[in-house]
Amino acid sequence: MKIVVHIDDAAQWQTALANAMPQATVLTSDAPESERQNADYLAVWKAPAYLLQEQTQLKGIINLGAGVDYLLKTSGLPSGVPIVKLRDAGMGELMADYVLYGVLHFYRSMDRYAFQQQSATWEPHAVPEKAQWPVGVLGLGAIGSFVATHLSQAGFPVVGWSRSPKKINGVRCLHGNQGLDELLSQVQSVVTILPDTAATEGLLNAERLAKLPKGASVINPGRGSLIDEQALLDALGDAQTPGHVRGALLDVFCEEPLPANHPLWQHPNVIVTPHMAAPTPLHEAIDQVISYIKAFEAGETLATVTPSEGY
Ligand code: OXD
Repeated sequence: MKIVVHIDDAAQWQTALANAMPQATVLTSDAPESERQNADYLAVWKAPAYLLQEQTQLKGIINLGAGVDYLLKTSGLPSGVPIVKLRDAGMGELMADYVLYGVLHFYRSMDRYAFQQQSATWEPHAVPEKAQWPVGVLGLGAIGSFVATHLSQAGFPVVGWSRSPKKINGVRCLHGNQGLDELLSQVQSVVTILPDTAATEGLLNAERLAKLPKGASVINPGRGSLIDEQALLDALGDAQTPGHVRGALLDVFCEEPLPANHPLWQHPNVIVTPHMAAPTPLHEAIDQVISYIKAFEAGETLATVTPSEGY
């Protein structure tokens, strides 16, 4: 069996996979083309098109991340080859920490203290009851559910939203357009963890941002396409005229890396992080990759990605 790996630090993944599956030939995409061809499985994150185009007998593609948007947009993706993606695989906890940090940042007024420090202003702000700080989580897949549960366990009332109805202990789950409007009108912080699909593009547009209570914050560790960036900038206002939205913690952008001249870099109420909220943790992910390959080899039915739906 031949497995070709493409990801940053592919050598580490190659070693871990080869150790766990000594019967397999595990190569990285740096191997010569003649050796890379005829792979049974690709285990990839942001694979170059040629790697997909040159394969003729793939049994499966394993996406080494939670979002499959990049893979599905890669030209030459062979049709009909089953695709599986990592589900949580340790990313839920990383994402939950990132989001909790963002919620606490605004809940405990850290944004205000950072401004005050510039003028040596000693002015404590009241800490509201957590019950007065509902958080909305848009997207209740494996990672979104983990994040929603984590926030609820940290004491925040959590409202979750997904396309189809869901049930999660401790989380009030809403769905559909009406559910989205209801959620937005109630939350102090909104977190976007949806996949990048035609249906989610620009979901948080000017109209929906305006539904948030004044002073709410936005946390996006999901995909840049979920938010209309210009609408967010307009809603944030500027240092002189604060807008409807108080601030944002953003990890993902329509264009990555975020161009150096993009106004989000300069905005005083925005924290920009470089798509680092939940890097794929090697050990948990390797266990999942191995279990996928074993299941493919055993002819088991796997929960595969539906390319037409985008996740
Ligand atoms: C992912 C990501 O989809 O890190 O896993 O963006």
